[in-house]
Amino acid sequence: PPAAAAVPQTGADGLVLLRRVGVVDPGSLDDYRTHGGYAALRRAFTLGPAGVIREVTEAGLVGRGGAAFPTGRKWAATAQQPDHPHYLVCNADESEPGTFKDRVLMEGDPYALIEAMTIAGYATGAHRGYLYLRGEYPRALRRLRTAIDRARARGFLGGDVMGQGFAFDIEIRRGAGAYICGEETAIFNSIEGQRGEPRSKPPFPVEKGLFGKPTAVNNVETLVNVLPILIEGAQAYARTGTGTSTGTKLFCVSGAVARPGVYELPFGATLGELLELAGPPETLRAVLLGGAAGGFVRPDELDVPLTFEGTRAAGTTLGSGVVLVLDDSVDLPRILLRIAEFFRDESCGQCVPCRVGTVRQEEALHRIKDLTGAAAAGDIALLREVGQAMRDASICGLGQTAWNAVESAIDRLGAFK
Ligand code: L3W
Ligand code: SF4
Repeated sequence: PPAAAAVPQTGADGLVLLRRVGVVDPGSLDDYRTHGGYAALRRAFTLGPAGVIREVTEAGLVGRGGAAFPTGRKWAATAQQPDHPHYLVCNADESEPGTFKDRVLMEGDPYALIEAMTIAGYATGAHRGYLYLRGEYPRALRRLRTAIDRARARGFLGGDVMGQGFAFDIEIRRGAGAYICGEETAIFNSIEGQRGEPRSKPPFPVEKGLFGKPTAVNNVETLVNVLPILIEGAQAYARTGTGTSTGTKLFCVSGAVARPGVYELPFGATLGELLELAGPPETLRAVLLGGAAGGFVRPDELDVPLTFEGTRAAGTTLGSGVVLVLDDSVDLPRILLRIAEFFRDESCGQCVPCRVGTVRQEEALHRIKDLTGAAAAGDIALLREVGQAMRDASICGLGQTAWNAVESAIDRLGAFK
């Protein structure tokens, strides 16, 4: 392969994570190597596990699944656990409504994820990686299976990766359509053959994860970022983006735009700039940022910077990169009801605030909808009370965020008036 320093990490149009998508043959390991593949793993072996973690930490990489936890800290905490074996889990369950970025990476550049998982395993002391793939992604499954088989046949996976004496292999496990199985501890239960129900945290997965052993669990996009970090170096990587949101981000733009799709932009671009690329509607009503667990942005707020800190300050979240654009023709109460139905349907039912709260929320929204969008006396107060109880007392992120979009629509868009 080409020397690491000579590998351009930024492709046409400033793309970093997507630079090989649509350019390489996703079935060809040779094509992947011609386009810089496996230069990052080679660099990882020269840095050693602690050196890899140092680079990832200094780059400021944080999780791209929605919660933005520092990846270097997660890897360091896993690596230092005395209990063995350690495991790596890639969360490729991508089930957040409106999220389809990991699919594009896995279908278009499958070896990148395989290489990044190998680096993560090396850094955290794991010799086995599980790739937990959304069940409804058959093309990604085929391409990843082919890539894993070919990488293994050529010594990039297996007992002696690249002749460096490091053993690592990857097993794909498929989800079966349950949104909750994207929650990190529900993934563990699912892989172990149990019901896909979240576990209480702490203990965090870094200490007790898959099979009760130390586990690093990362989203697909998070892992793929490790490749440019190792090749460019942490400092060069961190020059893109802002001080606290470094690098680039994939955004999933859908709804009332002319060109829906996955867009890669440096952190710090504004929502308005992203909409211009996608072709905004003539009569913008609102943008749902961060998905069903996120919040609404009004047309007068399009200068919000697309960073973790910027969206938080604006009362919403980047989440997993959902940008759902609504024009004036939308029936907002209907959309909120649809979100509430989704959470009620996908609640695993394990804890009372979420199991009951998501039902009560949907009932209240039904009443409002039946009254053609105006709130009946007491229903807004009930929604707030139920929403707060879900936020405070639910075990996992599903229940904790199930009221976010409804609250945001009431407070920021003046819904139900
Ligand atoms: C060690 C500690 N590790 C936290 C780890 C934790 C996890 C990560 C984040 O996700 C998000 C939400 C939505 N020592 C630790 C520690 N960790 N403290 O850091 O943890 P947490 O609990 O903040 O978040 P989470 O429950 O993992 C909730 C987003 O998920 N979401 C949507 C998901 C859908 C997708 C998709 O389809 N691709 O991502 C729904 O709620 O944005 O922020 O690894 O173990 N002291
Ligand atoms: Fe299950 Fe909801 Fe409780 Fe999460 S919050 S464990 S989805 S019942």
